[in-house]
Amino acid sequence: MKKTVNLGIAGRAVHSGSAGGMNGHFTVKRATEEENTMNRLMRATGALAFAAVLTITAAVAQGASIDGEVKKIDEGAGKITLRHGPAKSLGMEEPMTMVYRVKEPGMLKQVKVGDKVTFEAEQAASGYTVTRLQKAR
Ligand SMILES: [Cu+2]
Repeated sequence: MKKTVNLGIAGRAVHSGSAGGMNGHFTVKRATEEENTMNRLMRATGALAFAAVLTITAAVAQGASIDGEVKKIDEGAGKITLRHGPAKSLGMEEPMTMVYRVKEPGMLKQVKVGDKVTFEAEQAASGYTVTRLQKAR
């Protein structure tokens, strides 16, 4: 990569120095082709990496959806108690009942005690926080 960049600079220098001379022209053309190839390669590689990241993100987001049941709601504290199955994304291997904070207070108005729900949560500095909460169908 460093080599190709140097070639490109050398090619341009030769071009401006030898106004249309065969050697200069040839050097510029070859350097430009190499640059183009490199750019195509980098674009292709970048696109692939980007696609891979998207795929991984989608997979993680899907795997992070947890089934649970609302046991208690504390709107004043912005907390909800959920009984849920194993949540590997949170490092919880066993079913459990625990208190979560909610990202948005409004989330607590969309469910009531006894509701079966699916949710996503993340481990924040302030504790486990529900980032998405939805009544199960
Ligand atoms: Cu838990």
